[in-house]
Amino acid sequence: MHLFYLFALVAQLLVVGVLSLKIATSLQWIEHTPQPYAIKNFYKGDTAQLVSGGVANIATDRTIDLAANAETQGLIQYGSHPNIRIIYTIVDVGYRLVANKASGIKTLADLKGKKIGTMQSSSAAYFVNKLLSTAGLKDTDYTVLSGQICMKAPCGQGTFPQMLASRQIDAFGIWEPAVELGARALGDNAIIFQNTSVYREVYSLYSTKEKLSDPTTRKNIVAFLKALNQTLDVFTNNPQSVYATVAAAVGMDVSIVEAVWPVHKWSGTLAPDLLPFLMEEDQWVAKQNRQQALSNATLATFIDSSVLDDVRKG
Ligand SMILES: *[C@@H]1O[C@H](CO)[C@@H](O)[C@H](O)[C@H]1NC(C)=O
Ligand SMILES: *[C@@H]1O[C@H](CO)[C@@H](O)[C@H](O)[C@H]1NC(C)=O
Ligand SMILES: *[C@H]1O[C@@H](CO)[C@H](O)[C@@H](O)[C@@H]1NC(C)=O
Repeated sequence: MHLFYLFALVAQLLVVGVLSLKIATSLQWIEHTPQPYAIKNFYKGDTAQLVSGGVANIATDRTIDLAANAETQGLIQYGSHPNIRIIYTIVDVGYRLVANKASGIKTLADLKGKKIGTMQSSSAAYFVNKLLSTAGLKDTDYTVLSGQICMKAPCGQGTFPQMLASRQIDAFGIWEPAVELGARALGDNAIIFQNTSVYREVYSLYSTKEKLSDPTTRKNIVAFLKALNQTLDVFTNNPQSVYATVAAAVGMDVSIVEAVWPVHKWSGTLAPDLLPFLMEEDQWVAKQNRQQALSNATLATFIDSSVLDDVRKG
């Protein structure tokens, strides 16, 4: 290759590397799907790319500009990386817990002494703990078992829906669609518990103080939030047009996407109760991670609403 072309190629790669928005996100969940949709249909900034990952990556990889995760992972990372900022909530998900009536479960209190599936150190584990505490149950009152999620029936060995159907567990609580698939596997024996005022997942976007103070990166992030807002408008008001796209993106059946859609509130903002919500959850995160709970002032710094202010300014 002629040296000139080699230089040109390298220069081009550098430019793309600097200007493109790199977003780390878990590519397997329904929650992430507005992001590829926004990039494909509405985003007007410099190129943007999604890579597999999450908020843990933004703490260590300087090439990552944005990350998406539940608030639980955000709090875990913020505890040791105080430069992380939560800037936008994509979706609030009212997690559900499905139980087997054949195990004698009619109320939440009946879960005392039972085996409950969930994913340790995740938003799902916090949800189970919080929901059962409303029935007066402590975590020593039941046994927590780990398992795998399932996106599509038939759910294999070791997945929560299969464990529930084969009585290895009496109930499980996690994000969708595993709960829906578990309920369908049990049929008439399924009973579902949900209380969004007790817990909802706050699946959000994160950046860092450094990235947000870089004018070019910030401009692209603002453009991305605008594109996400347009996307969430479609997801909320014209969901029929996206069920098939979402199903294909995460390997689900279209009918199941439609069934679990109402569990997802496409938010596109930062909720007014976010600070007290995070303060309460951080007490649990601190216990799990053997670190001190963060002070109110420190948690207030975690929330940066100035990017949304820029979106508002147009
Ligand atoms: C949800 O939880 C709140 C707070 O514990 C409680 O007041 C409310 O009755 C619950 N709602 C349902 C439907 O159980
Ligand atoms: C933090 O704020 C909450 C809610 O306003 C309050 O109950 C709590 O006492 C505060 N904690 C500290 C350490 O100031
Ligand atoms: C996205 O933009 C911000 C700023 O203008 C608004 O506050 C949000 O309500 C809006 N979200 C959606 C889903 O449109």
